[in-house]
Amino acid sequence: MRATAIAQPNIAVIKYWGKRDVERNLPAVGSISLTLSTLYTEMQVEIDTALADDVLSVNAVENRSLLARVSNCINIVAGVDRPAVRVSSRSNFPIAAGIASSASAFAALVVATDAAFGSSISRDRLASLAGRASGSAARSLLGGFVELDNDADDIRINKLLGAADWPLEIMVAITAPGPKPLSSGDAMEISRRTSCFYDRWIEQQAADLAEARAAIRQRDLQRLGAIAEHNCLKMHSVMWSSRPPMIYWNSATIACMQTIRELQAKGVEVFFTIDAGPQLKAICTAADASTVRAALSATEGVVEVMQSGIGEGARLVNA
Ligand code: 2P0
Repeated sequence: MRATAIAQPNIAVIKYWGKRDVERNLPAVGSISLTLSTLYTEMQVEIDTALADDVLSVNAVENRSLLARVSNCINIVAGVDRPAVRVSSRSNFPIAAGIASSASAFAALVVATDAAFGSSISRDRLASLAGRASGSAARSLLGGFVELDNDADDIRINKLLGAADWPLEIMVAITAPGPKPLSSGDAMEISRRTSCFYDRWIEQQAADLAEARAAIRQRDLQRLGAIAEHNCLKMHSVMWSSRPPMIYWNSATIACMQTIRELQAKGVEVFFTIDAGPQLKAICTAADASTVRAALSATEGVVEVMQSGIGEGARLVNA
């Protein structure tokens, strides 16, 4: 009647931006991500027949604004005709700030809900259900390097490499920890409707995915970095060219990009990516991790640098 699951956020190296079906939350493009190891969301779901409605707490504080989205996701897994639940979520990193907190939250939620209700749903199916709540959440069902493919009227997740197969390090340079003003879902729809670059973005994604897949198979960081930076900057060009324009960066984000360019010029094996928020994520070899961390920490406007390796997919912690 009670289950707790843990899931790690993921960072996309080939991005998801845009939906082909808003109702079912299906992405317009495939994506490739790395699941992190040290950042996490722990989610407990407890069936409580004494409750009239679901109750949600986030980091020990009751939260009503996210409750409808959480209850919907539980309905998708357990059905609408179910007893109410008490849901407690705890994350060790800032939420709704472009660090993929919805990915780890909804990945953990589907796994905990499945266990609490004894539904025994397959991992592929759980990924598809998590994706209806948050597109990026499907990728956190698996660890390592994960590709999300569009498949007829559904999605499919596929592990390209395991967490231990290519032990890279990820630095998250926090430049502003506050919540973002607009949800990614709403922002994507604005891009689809208004950006003059949106169709080209969609058209080119298959080629970017193929290039990244090949780079990951060869464990070629420079090759992966070149396509990942291109894909990231292209996604931000779509955001910038939307009406109204969506500019997630601040001056520290740009200073961090400059830091990465300087490191690359010195031969450090590192590349950057930036999501729908002002934080910069740097991906580097384990050998270069301390150099990259020190350089980002010393960059003007960086509040904190979080470090992570590559981790495992969502799992139960009390099974
Ligand atoms: C990604 N992002 O691939 C891209 C890059 C942000 C920028 O997936 O509407 O919170 O819930 O499906 O998953 C963030 O979007 O969006 C995201 P919904 P989600 O990581």
